[in-house]
Amino acid sequence: EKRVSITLKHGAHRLGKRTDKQMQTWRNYGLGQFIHWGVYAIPGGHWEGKYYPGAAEWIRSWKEMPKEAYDNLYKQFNPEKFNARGWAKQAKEMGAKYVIITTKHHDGFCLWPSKYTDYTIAKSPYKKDIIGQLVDAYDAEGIDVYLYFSIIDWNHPGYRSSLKTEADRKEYEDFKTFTRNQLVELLERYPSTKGLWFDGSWDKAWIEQAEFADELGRELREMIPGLIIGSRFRADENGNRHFDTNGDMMGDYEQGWERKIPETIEDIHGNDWDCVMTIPENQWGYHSDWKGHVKTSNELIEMLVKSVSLDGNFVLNFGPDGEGNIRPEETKLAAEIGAWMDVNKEVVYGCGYLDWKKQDWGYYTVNRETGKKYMVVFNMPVSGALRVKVPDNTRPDKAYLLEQPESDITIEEIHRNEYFVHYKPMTPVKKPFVIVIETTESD
Ligand code: JFZ
Repeated sequence: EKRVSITLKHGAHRLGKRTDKQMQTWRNYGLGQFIHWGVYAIPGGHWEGKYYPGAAEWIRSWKEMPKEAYDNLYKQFNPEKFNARGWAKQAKEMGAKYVIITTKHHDGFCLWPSKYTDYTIAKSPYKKDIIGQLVDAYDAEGIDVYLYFSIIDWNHPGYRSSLKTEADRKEYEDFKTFTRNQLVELLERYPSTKGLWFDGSWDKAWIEQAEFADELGRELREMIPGLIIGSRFRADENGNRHFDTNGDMMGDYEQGWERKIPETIEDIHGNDWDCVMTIPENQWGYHSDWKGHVKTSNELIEMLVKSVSLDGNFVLNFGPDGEGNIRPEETKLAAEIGAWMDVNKEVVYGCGYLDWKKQDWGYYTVNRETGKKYMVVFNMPVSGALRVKVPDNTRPDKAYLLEQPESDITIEEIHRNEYFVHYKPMTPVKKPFVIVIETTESD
């Protein structure tokens, strides 16, 4: 294919996927956990008897809540139930291989004792470094830590969403220095960090900082070799975000799959990607009332497997409350996902896209190293016949239940390159299950 491209100073610095060890580790995670925690967990979507229907972590932007009231919440932040090791243990039991933690959301409140602002955990009654405790606890469980960082900072005096005057520009220079200092500080304090998950990078003011952001990214990558940064960090010199003016992705993976999952392999344009997902429709921070549809573990497992089948990672969000408790609904889902993962994790870890035509019963995944192929069944056909279409020169010759390797499932050839895998479950199917399918390839 012919590519016409113009030379960019601050566009993509690489075409195609990263091939190094760290990125391979990232690619093979499959399942991650997101944690949104901050002072917004205290109001939990309510203020003075009034209900805020938006995402709880955005309550400060609501007209009913005075900004000053919000900006003083930290004086009450004293999460005595917070137990970093308990959180990490739960994530491990769920099957998460990595975690993304909000160090600072749009409100600017820092969960680590930053020396560049007073608006931090150190000035709360709780005082202790939350990020440090979480990094240690997750590291101890062997779960890789990624730090979420919002460029938007409603607390910093130099922060602007757009730069209209010379005075704005001058103030914003302070804000840029502050942003750089905080990021360097985070990587210095938490050197086991594997990557940064940027957010709040859509302001016009930030988009205009292509050179600064590019330089900053370079500096951060030098601090931790192999550091992983997604596409939601910087814009190119023409203001294009995620994908530069030539259409090439900037960063190590596409960060645009927010509460949505690609439908087909074409949708991902050959890039690595992650999907970050909320349990209710759109709540990241703690909201005491989850209105509307709340996803079930079967739905979440389907999203996870679908993500893996399309070469992505699935990251499930948790929003602990103001006291440091993980809410019971989240605990229950984590346990249900964990129980499923206990039996079926090998269809997730180290797996990706299999180049066979997708069928209505579910998803294929394949282990990238061993080539072991899986059919993950979510919709059992009433006929008991699971259709499988294979590429030329591929012959499926054995199928069995992952849970029951001695089960021998009949494969019937029905057309050229087309088969039925016959399976009659003995009991009603209540959980997605896995059939391993073995093939012989000839040329
Ligand atoms: C942002 C935040 O505003 C939100 O509070 C949460 O932290 C989430 C993970 O990120 O929200 C977004 C960002 C990007 C999109 C949608 C919501 N997007 O690209 O569609």
